Amino acid sequence: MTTDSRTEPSTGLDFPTGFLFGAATAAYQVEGAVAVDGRGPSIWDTFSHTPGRVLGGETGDVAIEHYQRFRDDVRLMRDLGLQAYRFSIAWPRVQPSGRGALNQAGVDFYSRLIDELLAAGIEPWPTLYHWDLPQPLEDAGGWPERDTAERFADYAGAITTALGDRVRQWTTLNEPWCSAFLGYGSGLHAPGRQDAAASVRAGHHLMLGHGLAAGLLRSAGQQVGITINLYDVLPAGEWDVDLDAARRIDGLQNRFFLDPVLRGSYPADVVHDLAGVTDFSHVRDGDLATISTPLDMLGVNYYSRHLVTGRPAVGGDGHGGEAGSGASPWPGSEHVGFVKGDLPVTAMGWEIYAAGLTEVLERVAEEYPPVPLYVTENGAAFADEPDPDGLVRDAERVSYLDGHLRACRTAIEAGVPLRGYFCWSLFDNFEWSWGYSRRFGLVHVDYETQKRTPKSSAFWYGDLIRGRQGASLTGH
Ligand code: IFM
Repeated sequence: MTTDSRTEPSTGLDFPTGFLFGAATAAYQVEGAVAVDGRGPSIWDTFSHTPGRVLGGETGDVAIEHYQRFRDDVRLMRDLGLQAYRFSIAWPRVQPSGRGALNQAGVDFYSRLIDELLAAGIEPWPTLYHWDLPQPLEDAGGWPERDTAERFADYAGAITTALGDRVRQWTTLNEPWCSAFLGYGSGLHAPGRQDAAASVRAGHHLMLGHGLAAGLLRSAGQQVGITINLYDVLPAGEWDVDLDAARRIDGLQNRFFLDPVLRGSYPADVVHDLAGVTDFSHVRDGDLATISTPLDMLGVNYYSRHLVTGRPAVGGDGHGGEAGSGASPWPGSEHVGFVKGDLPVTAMGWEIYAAGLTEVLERVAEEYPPVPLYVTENGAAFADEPDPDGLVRDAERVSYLDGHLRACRTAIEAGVPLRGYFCWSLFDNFEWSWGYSRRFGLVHVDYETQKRTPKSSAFWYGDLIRGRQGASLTGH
């Protein structure tokens, strides 16, 4: 591997012994092979093939061919020095109809991937649900229906029984906020429904599915966690309506998930805000006890802050940077405006605000019962392309990662039990409704040839992991 696109190493970025450094992907974003070895359709296949849903009409049909190229990809991970690989298992690949017997060919793929990782000295860190619901379950009502939670628990039990002998840590869901509120509220994500009440029910049933699965896994001696996408939510001004806007968005983005999972209750103010949307009669006795099954870890995904206002004249796009849809992903708080601050932004238009990562980590550690934390996603999209010499010099991403890793250090020094960090993403890949137009990878992918080219950030991150900050490098 060439090392000529390295940047200057970071200094002072030391982490406690045993701190786990990895990188992440998700099945639909990288695998391709959507009709291979018995895989069934997911809601993202249907959605991406529906005209107008994804920028440029792009789909995950081919993606970056990780399904076929995983051995080479694992070799690359090893060369970069990754200690762990966070990937997701495609439910429709291992249980195409969402119920019944597992599809052995699909299970075998993940079994081979895990074996390959272990042989390379890389810890497999699988997520059971990263948004690709089997289409037959959506046809039966999807996450707004309680039965989907039961189906998820059955799938989780079966796949973890099949693969659990080689996995230390399972994650149930990735970012249930997106599945619920973008999937069923704004319709920006699959399945593209716009129904505020359904989105709240979906959020509950996602968490119920998590809780049912967590109970099963723990009674089988497995370790389990969940990943939630948290934001530092700040008022755009000192007005009461701005403070109220911040409380509401913090409620829906963060506490709607943290409180049931870690405390076994919904936040009273959020239930009150949602009074015109739902009466919460979908919540049954015992659900919150199930949802708050003790966890072995909480995954935190962090990208940016939300700056919000309740003043209509000041209001921004109303969607928290998730433009492109007419409906709101904020049920009961549709009036809140999202303001662009004065910070530099990534290619997603997301403000770069590393201090917010320290904030959310410290907040979880201070306000909730103790649980080991991992940053399971953090990273940035920039318009990276190879220079004429073939190297990809992504200094902005290096700076983003450096800043956010320093924010992790600050949290650790303050006593936060942060145990690891996963960069999003290992590879450029299918960025959901943005198609392939946004590149988050440490490794550049040429979508015509599938050529992988580690960017400067990949070498920088590898050096950090190997603790070689003092090595003499060619600066580019
Ligand atoms: O690409 C996504 C990922 O699938 C989930 N978290 C946020 C990333 C960037 O948008």
